[in-house]
Amino acid sequence: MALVEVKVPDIGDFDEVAVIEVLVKPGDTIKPEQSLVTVESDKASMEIPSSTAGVVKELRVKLGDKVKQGTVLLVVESDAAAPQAASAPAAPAAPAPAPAPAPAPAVAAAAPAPAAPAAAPPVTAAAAVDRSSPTASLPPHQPEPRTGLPHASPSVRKFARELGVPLEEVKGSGPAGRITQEDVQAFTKAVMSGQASTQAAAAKAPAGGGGDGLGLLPWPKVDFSKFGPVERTDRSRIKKISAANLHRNWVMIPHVTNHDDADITELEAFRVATNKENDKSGIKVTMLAFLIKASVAALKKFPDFNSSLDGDQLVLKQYFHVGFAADTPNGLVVPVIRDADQKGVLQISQEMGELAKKARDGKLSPGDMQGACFTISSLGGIGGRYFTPIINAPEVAILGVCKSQTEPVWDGKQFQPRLMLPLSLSWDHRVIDGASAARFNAYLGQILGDFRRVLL
Ligand code: CAO
Repeated sequence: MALVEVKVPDIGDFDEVAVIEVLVKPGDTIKPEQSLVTVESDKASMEIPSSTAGVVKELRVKLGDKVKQGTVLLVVESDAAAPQAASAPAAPAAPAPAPAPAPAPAVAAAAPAPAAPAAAPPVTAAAAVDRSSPTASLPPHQPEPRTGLPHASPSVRKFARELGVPLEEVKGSGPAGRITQEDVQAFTKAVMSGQASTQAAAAKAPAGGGGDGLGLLPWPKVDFSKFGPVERTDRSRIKKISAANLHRNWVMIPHVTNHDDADITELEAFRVATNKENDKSGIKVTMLAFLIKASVAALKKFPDFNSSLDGDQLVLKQYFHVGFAADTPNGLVVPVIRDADQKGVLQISQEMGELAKKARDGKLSPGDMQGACFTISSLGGIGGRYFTPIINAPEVAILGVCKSQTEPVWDGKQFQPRLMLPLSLSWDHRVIDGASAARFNAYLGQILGDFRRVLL
């Protein structure tokens, strides 16, 4: 029996690498090729396997230590006579799988991986790519898209590969977000029980009539703490739900946005006067209420805007429910004014006030947010000129409104100071043509310019 120092073997172009996992402890009986520690550079992580059998007598490294070729990792009581280096790392883990030309279904990643050679040649930084990855057969010129790597040991990576789990989508619960085997198991359970979905599956899922996968690169995984201090917070339920909806709508609907201005000089004067008259009623007439009423008139004139796509058919609605985006501490919600065609501006203002309060208090019921035909998103109370609102599917258009301001407008003889309201109408080009959209906006502008037109 002899005491043998096990050292870091040739690990290629890495000067120093950090020990991020120690896989054995004093007293352990180890076998040749058994992983001793995991080391990680800024490009890859790899396990250093033992070159000898024996009992670990002493650990010479701890988590966080920087090691390089020749650093003694541990002392083993072994039959071997001479000190030796550990085996060359057998399965250097990839920073990330190289991009597949099209998104592979999750199961594709579970294709059997060729066993790593027992004594792989020394690795280089360029070669620090997981050759057992099913995507590693891409041409060598294929760019590596990753800007960071999921923190996981090669054994966890291998486990994930066997299950077909995209590691970059797994949230790590270990130190510094490190992904453990339990995290991979939990992710698998969540996907199998339908509580979660992989990005590849989500991209392939038919939404609103089918659609192939988008062939997108995986979302970049960046260890932001490398660049400065960070704090992580959980996102609210509303934010998570609206993010998923907005993402689907943005991806599935071919949006076009037309911008226009409406002259609301007289309308604003009328609104202010009405509020003075109704001072004691407690109801504040808002510009948004006029916009809802004006939109109903435009929806009536251009029925395609009051529709939804259903396969090859267009569902034309004969009711006029208008949603309005409300900003709340927990995120964006869209309460709905039902039958806005049958209500006056005062009643719409009152209902909007009640719904906006319910929204801020988190008390909206699902029914309060269902059934809209068209949505208005008003940033007028905040500011800005124009923006490109995302259509609230299955609606086919949304009106974005920004802050009105007094501008010089040429009346044919001279410039007049007019209060101009910026309008941004996003519409679904599968249903609506550009000419219709321009007419819709122009008509809206005419109504807002002279509200008596609503009566026509
Ligand atoms: N131009 C200029 N001023 C405007 C305006 C406009 N287009 N619209 C409203 N204002 C003024 C109002 O007159 C009011 O001024 P006073 O207090 O002096 O009377 C002030 O801005 C505040 O109005 P408001 O925003 O409280 O009321 P509102 O009816 O216009 O809006 C609501 C209500 C619920 C829509 C709003 O509170 C809100 O949440 N807006 C944000 C919507 C949003 O986030 N959209 C983005 C969705 S996409 O991410």
